[in-house]
Amino acid sequence: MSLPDEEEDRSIPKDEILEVLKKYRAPELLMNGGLNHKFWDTQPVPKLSEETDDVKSGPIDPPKTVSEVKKEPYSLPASYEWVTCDVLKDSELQDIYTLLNENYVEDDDSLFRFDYSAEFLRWALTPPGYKNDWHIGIRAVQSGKLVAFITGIPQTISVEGVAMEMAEVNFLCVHKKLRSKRLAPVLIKEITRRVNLCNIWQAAYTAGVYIPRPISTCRYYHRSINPKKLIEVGFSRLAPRMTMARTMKLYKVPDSCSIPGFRSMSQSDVDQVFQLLSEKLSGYKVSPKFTCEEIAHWLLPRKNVVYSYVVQDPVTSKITDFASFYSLPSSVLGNDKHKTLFAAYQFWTCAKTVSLSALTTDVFAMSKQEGFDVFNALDLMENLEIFEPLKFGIGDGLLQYYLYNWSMASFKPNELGLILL
Ligand code: MYA
Repeated sequence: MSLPDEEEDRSIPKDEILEVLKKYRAPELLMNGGLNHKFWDTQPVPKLSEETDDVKSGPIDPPKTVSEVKKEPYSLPASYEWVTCDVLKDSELQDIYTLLNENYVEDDDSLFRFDYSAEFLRWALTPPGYKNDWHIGIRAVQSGKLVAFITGIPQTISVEGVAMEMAEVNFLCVHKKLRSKRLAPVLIKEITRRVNLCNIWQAAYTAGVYIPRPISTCRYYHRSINPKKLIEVGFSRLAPRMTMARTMKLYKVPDSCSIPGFRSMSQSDVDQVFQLLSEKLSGYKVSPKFTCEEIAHWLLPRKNVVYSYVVQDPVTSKITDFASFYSLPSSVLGNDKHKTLFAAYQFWTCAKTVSLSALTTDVFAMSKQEGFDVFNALDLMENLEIFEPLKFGIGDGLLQYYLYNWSMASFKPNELGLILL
């Protein structure tokens, strides 16, 4: 019998532990430190203890009418007040930017914190038909300081072929000094009230946390574009027996694109991109149903926000394929050399006449030209097929997808066609 090598990691991989806990429906033991969800157990979401596979699809709450919805906001402690934020006003947008920049999502090791830019937030919160009333803040009465935030935007979402008006809820944030005081449930109840007042009864949202109960669980994969910087900031590590020079060679990305007719998307492409994407998205269990105006809003390029490319057939001039990514930098916490990690996140993409790998390789070239350090993608839609050939590394971050007031059997990420910001 040989003794284990001292260097060898003999711990059970986190994935395996999660799988076992999931099987016994107790992953929250690992993630949230308890079985009870004092707030979520009161909400119209499927219980963790319920069956996940053989589930009848449909709303959880009995139908209600707008007249039954509470007319006044939920009450807050006397020193705080509700505000509706106007993201078209620079000063209000700046307050939101500062709150999120200092208090929004961090990784488990607190090495990075999302740094959504002000112009990104304005774009994310003002799609066609957006409602100011769904951009909700809490301010301290005395100082006027914005201390908490939550948003919704309207979106038609198709669930197993049924199109429903929903709110996409995002940017839930409570100032670090006010954490664990049950402010989050008040924010969620208040946005629910305001969405319900618009006769909308369902919502879609994503979170890193596991709460009752995901419809699907995605994992992030990462493709190094600037491996040297990623190693310097602690995002990745030099693999055993690899030198920096060899790592840089391994991840070298072409300087320019190679698909004939690949170019930046413009206004005149909107109709064709709309057709291509609508057709593609109709093949998934859960996906948005965009209008042409929404395609224009979400996909026309905006520097430092969203980057979109089409493939135009040189003979017919038809748009045959397209790809996009959005820019979501992270602040690098406590690093003397680097302050910001520039990350590109895969956005709406449709490979029809070229392979998804070839299309994404051209997108890498563009993201490198634009100064991004890493290209991130979730394992939804067809993405699993590109991760290995394109040298993506598996991430440790999971993203849980949720629907509010809708029950359905959970499903694999390759059946999911929804990307939230
Ligand atoms: S996901 C991004 C969330 N933001 C962050 O992670 C930023 C950093 N963290 C924070 O700012 C705070 O920790 C937050 C919690 C604000 C997250 N989604 O006030 P508490 C539950 C849902 O004492 P705090 C995004 O933006 C938690 O399980 N619930 O906690 C999508 C517990 O409930 P229960 C969450 O740490 C948001 C309760 O809150 C989340 O001070 C979608 C504790 O409250 C979370 N991410 O503040 C929101 N985190 O006891 C739902 C914690 O039951 C929308 N909790 O376990 C639902 C649809 C509404 C519209 C419906 C219309 C029809």
